[in-house]
Amino acid sequence: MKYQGKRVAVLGAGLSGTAAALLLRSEAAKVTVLDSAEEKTLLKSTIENLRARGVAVRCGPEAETDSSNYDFVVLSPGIDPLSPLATNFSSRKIETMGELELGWRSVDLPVIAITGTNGKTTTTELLAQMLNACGQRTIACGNIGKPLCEVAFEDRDLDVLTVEVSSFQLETIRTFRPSISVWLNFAPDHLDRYPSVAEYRAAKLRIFENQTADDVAVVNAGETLPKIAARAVTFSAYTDQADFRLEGGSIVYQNTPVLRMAETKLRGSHNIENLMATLAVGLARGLSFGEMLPPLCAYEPRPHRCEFVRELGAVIYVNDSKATNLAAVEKALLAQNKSVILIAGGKDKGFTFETLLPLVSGKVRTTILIGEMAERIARDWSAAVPCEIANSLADAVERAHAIAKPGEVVLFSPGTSSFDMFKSYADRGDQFRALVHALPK
Ligand code: UMA
Repeated sequence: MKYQGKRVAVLGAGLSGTAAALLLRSEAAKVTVLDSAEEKTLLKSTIENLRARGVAVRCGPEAETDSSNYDFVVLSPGIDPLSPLATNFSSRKIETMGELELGWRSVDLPVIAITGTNGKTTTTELLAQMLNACGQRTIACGNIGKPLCEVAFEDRDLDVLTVEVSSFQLETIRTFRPSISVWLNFAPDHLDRYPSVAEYRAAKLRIFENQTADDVAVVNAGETLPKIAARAVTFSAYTDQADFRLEGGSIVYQNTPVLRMAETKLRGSHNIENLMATLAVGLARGLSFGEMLPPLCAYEPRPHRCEFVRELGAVIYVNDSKATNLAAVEKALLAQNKSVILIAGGKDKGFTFETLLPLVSGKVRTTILIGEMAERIARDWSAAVPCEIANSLADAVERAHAIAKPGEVVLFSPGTSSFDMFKSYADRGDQFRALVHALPK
């Protein structure tokens, strides 16, 4: 009971804050959850559940000006450490740790941590599915939607944890030390949170910070990374200078072909690299390729990632709502070999869409733009490609349907996050899928 009697403020009443608060309560800490939002806008069942378990909950301005004294503060990943809620405590020198760090301190299992700008969720799922099929009991958790504190609170028989970690979570670690870290790729993102790309990258690089020579780092050979203490295993779909590389449609490990891509249900260079990283982790966990291949070949890609929705009038509709940054749109466009009607746009995350222009002008016949960024993207792209601005996703789908010609693809790959118009990327993708299915034959 290392937190017994400790007074702890947990910032954020979302998934992470709730899991952290319940974990701390199970250790007899005195917990207060503080959230900047008005109580009526938060999930009633969550607040009721917290209060029923002895957690005090304060919301709105009262939370942001709370002057009570606490032994330490736990920060949810979505809360900027520079926000008024967080600085109310950091300015008083009250120790702050992130939810990931709290969860890590409470689990007694080796951790595989996966980061990268794109492909984290797919790789986390691939790994968890493969490890379980090979008899190594694990659970996919972290940024994928199940906070580490929740896993720490549950009583499960597991051998290892497979944790998707975001820059927001890594930003506030102290002792978090994965026995295997995975660095999939890096591209600019989250510039609404970080002042520069360098700061976003620095937060992510903390994944290696506490690793030692006893640990393993599975890293993309195309990345220039600082010196890492862990033993590095490299992979790349683009260079031969890697332990795992691509040759003739197969993944090759140190000159031996181990997996033919055609035998899997995954497509695109990004997925080849996700598979390479998964194989590298399996090898580091002592598995043979013979054991790993059947579950990898059986893996079905998740919805919202270049998901085929429908073929209508010889036009294919693809839902790539998970594309919340430009690197993801780039991958989706590169994977298309037909003329594209692109639906893009969403929340303003602090970057422009200009860098995609060469690829868009080569692959896209018309763009239909939605959300907060629609006009800005139109300004960046309209010299090279026709841009239409739609007033809703339904309007965008109708316009795409009206102009798409047989043999073309309608690709919904927004390139930024969804929170200007939707609850999440999944809600946005679900709405797109429903709108496409509602189109008349
Ligand atoms: N809040 C405040 N003050 C603020 C900002 C927010 O009180 O200044 C409150 C909100 O009112 C809300 C709560 O904080 O009640 C939300 O906290 P949160 O944003 O940390 O959300 P969680 O529900 O805890 O979800 C988080 C991750 N969210 C983010 O990092 C933004 C989820 O990742 C993750 O699945 C979950 O923990 C479990 O680990 C989502 C995500 O978008 C999927 N991640 C980003 C990404 O993948 O790009 C990093």
